[in-house]
Amino acid sequence: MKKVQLKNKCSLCGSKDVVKVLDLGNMPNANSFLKKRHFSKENSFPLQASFCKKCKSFGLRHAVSSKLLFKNYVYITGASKPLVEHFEKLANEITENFIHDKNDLVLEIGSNDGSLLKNIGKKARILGVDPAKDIAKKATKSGVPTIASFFNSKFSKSIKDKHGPAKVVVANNVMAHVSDLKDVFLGVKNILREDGVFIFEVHWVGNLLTEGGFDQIYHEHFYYHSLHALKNLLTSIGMNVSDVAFVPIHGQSIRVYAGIKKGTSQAVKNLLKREKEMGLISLTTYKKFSKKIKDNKKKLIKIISEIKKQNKRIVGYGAPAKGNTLLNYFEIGNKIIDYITDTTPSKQGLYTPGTHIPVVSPDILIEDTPDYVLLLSWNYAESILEKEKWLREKGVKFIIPVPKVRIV
Ligand code: DWN
Repeated sequence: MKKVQLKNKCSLCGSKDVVKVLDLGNMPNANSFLKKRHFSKENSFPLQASFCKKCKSFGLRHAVSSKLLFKNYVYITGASKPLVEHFEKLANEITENFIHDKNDLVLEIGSNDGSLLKNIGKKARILGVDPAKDIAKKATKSGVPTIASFFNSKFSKSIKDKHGPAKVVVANNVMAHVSDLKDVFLGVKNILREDGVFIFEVHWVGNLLTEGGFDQIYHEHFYYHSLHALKNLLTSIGMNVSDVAFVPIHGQSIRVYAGIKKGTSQAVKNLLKREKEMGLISLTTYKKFSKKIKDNKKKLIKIISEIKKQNKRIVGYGAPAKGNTLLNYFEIGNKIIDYITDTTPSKQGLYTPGTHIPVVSPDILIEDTPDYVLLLSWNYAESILEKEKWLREKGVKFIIPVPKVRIV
C-alpha cells in the first residue's frame, strides 16, 4: 500500500471534472505527534484541495493511507469536556427518540473511547467500531464493546451476521475521514433496519468557508462536506436524508439523519436552499477561499511578530489536530511558541508534527506565566476562557486565531 496517492477523479462520484482550488504545501499528518528521536524520519505529504463540478464535493487531492493516519491515533474524545457533554445530550436524544426495546442495537462507527455509547449501554445493546487498536481496547475494558477495525461494506456483513441489524447507526466526525465514503454508506445501508436511523455529525463546509478556520483542512479529512454533496451520494445508493440540524461543534457541524424510509423535513429543504445562496455549490466560492487564508496568515503573523519584537513570551493552548495545519502553514514554530499545553495524556511528552513544539500538561501554567497564549483549540474558546479566567486575571492575554484574529 502506497503512503500517499494522487486522486485524478472525484472519489465520491467518479467524475474527472475536478478543479484544484487550494494548495497549503507539504505537511506531516496533523495527529502524528512525535518523539524527538523521530524528527529526522518524519513523513510529509501534499495538502491540496479540489472541487468536483459534478457532485459539488470539496475534498483533498491526495489520499494518505488510512493505516498511517488512524491505526496509532492519539486523539481522545474524553479529553475535551465540552465534547463529552455534547455526546451525553446526543445519547439522550437517541435513547428517547429511537430506542424502544433493550434489545435494539446501536452501532457506532469511529467510536473512539466510547464517550457516546457509554451513555446508551443501559437502554440498548451497544457496539463500537474503531481502527485505533489501543483506544478500542481501553473502551472495551471500560464497558463499551469495541471492535478494532475500519468499517466498510464487507465488514458490515460480518457484524450483521453476529449481532443482527442495527436500529441506530451513529458516526460522529467520521464521514470526513473516510476515503471510500460510498462503500461505508453501503455498509450502513446493509446493516440498518428498515425502520432504523443513521445519524452522523460532520463539520459543515459552509462554516469552514465563512466563519470556521481553514485549519480544519488536514490529511485526516478527505472531504469538507456540504449537505448537497452528502445527499447526492446517499441518494445514489438508495438512501434518504430525512432531517438535518446544526450543532455547535468544531465551529459548526451538521447532524444528518438518514435512512431507508422516505420523507424529508423542511430543515433539509431550507439548508439546501441556503447552501445554494451561499455559493457552496459554485467553484468561484472555493477559489476565493484560498485568498482569504493568505490574508488571515498575514494578519496573525503581523500580530505575533510585534509581540515577539517586545520580547514577550507566547505559549500554545490545546494541541488539536487542526492547530498543526495552522502552525505549519503559518510557519509558527518552536522559536515563537515555547510549549503547548494539552489535556490529552497521550499527546503530553511528544512534539507537534512539523513544528516540533513540546506538548505538556496544562499544570505547567500554575508555575509558569507567559505573556500570551495562542488558543489553538479555538472551537472551545468560550469554555476555555471561562475555565482559565484566573490566567487572564494574572494579565495573560489570549490570541484567538479563528474565525477572525482577536486578542482578549
Ligand atoms: O475530526 C476530528 C475531530 C473531530 O477531532 C479529528 N480528525 C481529530 C480531532 O480534531 P481536533 O484535534 O482538532 O479536535 P478538538 O476536539 O478540537 O481537539 C481539542 C484539543 O484540545 C484536544 O487535544 C484536547 C485539548 N483541550 C485542552 O487541552 N484543554 C481541549 C479543551 C476543551 C481544554 O480545555
